[in-house]
Amino acid sequence: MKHSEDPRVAQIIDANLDRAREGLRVLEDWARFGLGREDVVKEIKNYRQILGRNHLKDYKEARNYHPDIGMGLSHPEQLKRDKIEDIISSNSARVQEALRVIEEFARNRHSELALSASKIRYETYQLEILLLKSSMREVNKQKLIDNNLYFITSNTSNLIKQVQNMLDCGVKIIQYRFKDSNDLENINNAINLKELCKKYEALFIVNDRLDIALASDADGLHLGQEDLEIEHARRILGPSKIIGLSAHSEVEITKALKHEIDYLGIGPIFKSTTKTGNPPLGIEKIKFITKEITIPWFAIGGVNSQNITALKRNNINKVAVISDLNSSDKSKEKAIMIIKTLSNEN
Ligand code: TZP
Ligand code: MG
Repeated sequence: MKHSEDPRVAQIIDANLDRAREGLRVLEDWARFGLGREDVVKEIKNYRQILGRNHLKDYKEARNYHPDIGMGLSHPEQLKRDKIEDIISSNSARVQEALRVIEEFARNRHSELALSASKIRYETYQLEILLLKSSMREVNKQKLIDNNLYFITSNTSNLIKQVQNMLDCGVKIIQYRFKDSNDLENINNAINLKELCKKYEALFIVNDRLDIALASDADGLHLGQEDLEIEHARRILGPSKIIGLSAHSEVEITKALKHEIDYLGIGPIFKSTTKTGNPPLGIEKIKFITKEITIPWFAIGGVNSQNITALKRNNINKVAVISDLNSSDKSKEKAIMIIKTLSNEN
């Protein structure tokens, strides 16, 4: 029997077109509902349509030529997929494998389909990376939503120990801020801190320095008004990283929200001994200028375990702290107290 007439080949093509289209649909729905990425949705939809157009009657008619002995079989690994990344990877693999099978069996029978399958397969390798990276950022953005205390390091000799203390207290957002120019040491510290934060599933964000954020594979970068522009940072960092920005006024907040940022640091709310340049905004002003913000924002500047209750009372639920958690031997107790005060149960 000629290859082009063999119903067994038609059955294989039919099964794999179904597989590829189903896998693509899973990826498309995540791009649509999980990431809100219209460009990616369009791309995947286009692939599904190309495959659908080539899903000929002959193939569908061969669907039950041999009873499918694999039907209903599931692998124990399938039950373990509870992370979005696992779902993306396994469905990308499903699509890639199915397309490879189609390429092999359709080559002498339906060359247009074989060619399309080959092109789409190559595209899905890139698609998988893009989806995984965008999803990583989504997971990290959720940590900014779920956690209220943002710890920022200061120049201290026991940097690693201090961060470890904060992580032990349940702090899940750590920023490495350094004003020293010894880059060899800064990069080394960043790499070590990233490792440490990873163990605790905490976010690790580098202040100011995009190069050190990249070198340490930090989860994100924090920029000030005078630092690198958001667009440039986003282009270099790609879609997977968090970018945060400092803002000190309503004008700066409005401008910031036009860019692709993931959170804001707003202050100084109180007088800060760490950064003295801008006058304190005070609770009322902060409440007023943050009304329209829909992304997570953290009040910063002079926040401590004593004024935290007043902030909570005023519905300011997220704070970033430097000196109060770096300069005292009670920093662990203070961090625990701040987290507890800001928690919803309180
Ligand atoms: N941006 C506005 S105030 C400030 C920064 C980085 C410093 C906050 O430090 P502290 O010690 O918590 O007042
Ligand atoms: Mg800066």
